[in-house]
Amino acid sequence: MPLPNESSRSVAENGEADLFILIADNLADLTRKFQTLVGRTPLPPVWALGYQQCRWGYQSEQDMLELDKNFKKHGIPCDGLWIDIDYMNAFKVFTFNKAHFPSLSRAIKTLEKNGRKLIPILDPGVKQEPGYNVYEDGKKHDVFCRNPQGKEFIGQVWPGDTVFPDFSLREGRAWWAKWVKQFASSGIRGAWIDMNDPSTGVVQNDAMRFQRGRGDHDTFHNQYALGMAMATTEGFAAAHPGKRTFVISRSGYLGMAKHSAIWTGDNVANYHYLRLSIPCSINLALSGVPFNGPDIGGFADHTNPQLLRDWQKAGFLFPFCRNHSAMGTRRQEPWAFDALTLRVCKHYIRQRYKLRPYLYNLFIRQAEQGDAILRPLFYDFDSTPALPLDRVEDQFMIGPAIMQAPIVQEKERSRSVVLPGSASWWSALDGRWLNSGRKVKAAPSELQTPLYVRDGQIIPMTFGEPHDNHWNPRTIEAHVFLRRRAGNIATTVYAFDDGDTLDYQKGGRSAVEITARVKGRKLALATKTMQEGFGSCRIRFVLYDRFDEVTLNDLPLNVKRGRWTFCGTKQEIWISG
Ligand code: MIG
Repeated sequence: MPLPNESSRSVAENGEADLFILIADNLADLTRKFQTLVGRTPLPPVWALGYQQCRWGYQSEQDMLELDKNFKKHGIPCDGLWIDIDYMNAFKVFTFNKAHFPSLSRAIKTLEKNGRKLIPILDPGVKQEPGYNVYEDGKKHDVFCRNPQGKEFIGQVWPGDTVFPDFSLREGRAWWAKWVKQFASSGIRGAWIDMNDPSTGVVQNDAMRFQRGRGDHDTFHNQYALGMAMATTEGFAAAHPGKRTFVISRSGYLGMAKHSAIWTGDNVANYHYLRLSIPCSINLALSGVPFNGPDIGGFADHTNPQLLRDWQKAGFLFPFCRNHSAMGTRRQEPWAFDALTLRVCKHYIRQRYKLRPYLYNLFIRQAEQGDAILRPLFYDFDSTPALPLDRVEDQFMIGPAIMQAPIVQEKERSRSVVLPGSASWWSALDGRWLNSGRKVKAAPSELQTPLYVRDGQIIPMTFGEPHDNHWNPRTIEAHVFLRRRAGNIATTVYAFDDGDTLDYQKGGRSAVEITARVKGRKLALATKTMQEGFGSCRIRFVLYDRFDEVTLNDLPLNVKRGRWTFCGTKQEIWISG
């Protein structure tokens, strides 16, 4: 195809930009090339893919233990309990307020035993207070940004007079990493890094100089968060050798994803922001940051039960899934409202855990090849004049198999859904196979959400109903979404490992190729071991069409009719023993 004759011009105030031209046949290929150029997201620990509960206002170990109890009581899986700035002593970074956390290590151990991580916020600003060890140490190592007069640059953020580590300096990053390592040694496994835009409060930040006064602000402003992410991740890696790291940042820069995920910052609890969260995540995914997500429920302003339900349904498979809200707003934990809201949140959070093996495999593919996780329809399907896909921003794919078309309007409780491509779609609303290449109407009940699975996909899922966050990748279900049509075929590779350490880099992983082939009215299933470093796995098969006969590796396989509730609907399935 001849290339369109277009020209583009870019101008830089100082210095010369490096120009890269990437040529690809389609968006997926382009994304993989781009990811490979700027850095793919290393495999996170599985707990980072779980549900996360946060609020600006949680501040003590009592708050954490209370949350822990509530998640257990309600049977809602949850991997992370997050604390905001109030855990600190006078907003001093790397401190814990002793009155709020009288027995920090013990609390961390209790949470850890119950399968939950304590995840604190880290702001880059250091309180300018003589005698405060972090400040004194930074001063001694000369790692703070300067002003044009060559003195410490002082901003006004949470701690009051605040100085800022210069992350553009190798020594600055090493210094920060050293403090993170010490901070993490009490058992903290990850952090969210905020205010790294950098935010300096009422003080303008153009006087903030880098490189010991030689570097002007503009040159380094945009990469501030990148340096902070690099240093923070390095600190956690040093504190917990052999383990994977998880850091998530508010600001970012090209290449960020190698070191950190991104949450999309301070949104507002309304439908405009719910709608916006989809293109926002898609665009981040196509811009080199596949691991991202919004504050579910909305950060600023009071959320309401219907909005929280809609947001939880729309966001339950986003790469990052955290409920977070601002101080002074209504509380918005899954149980903060009525019985219906609790039921819906619980169901969809459990569905996330049900699908975690699939999500995890998408993260493996990202780490290995650079594939986006949440992505627009035209990533997997061609846009056509009859069915244009390039402007659809209220539907999205989660990997190659799942498409969501959530309700994102306050008043419109049904909607039109584009079914792209040429293969059929299985609708979770009624368990029926729909022909594609057209638009259909979806009218979900309060418990349902429009979700579709593409014909010819096999989705690895957690075995049984997940009541907690237990990771047992050696016993799974393979859900075979394959319509009984001549010649139809599906294949996938299911990879699994301990989900937490770096052992997979030294062979500690297993992988099995699963194939399903329609032969007339029969279904032939086959499994083939590709890698065995993490032992073998037991697979229960779940089928979404009726076959007269099923075989597994050429031997008869008994399947019986069954039911399970998926996305609010009791689905009719055929299940192996
Ligand atoms: O000035 O730490 O985006 O998630 O709760 C606000 C308090 C600073 C902004 C973050 C938000 C966090 C809040 N922070």
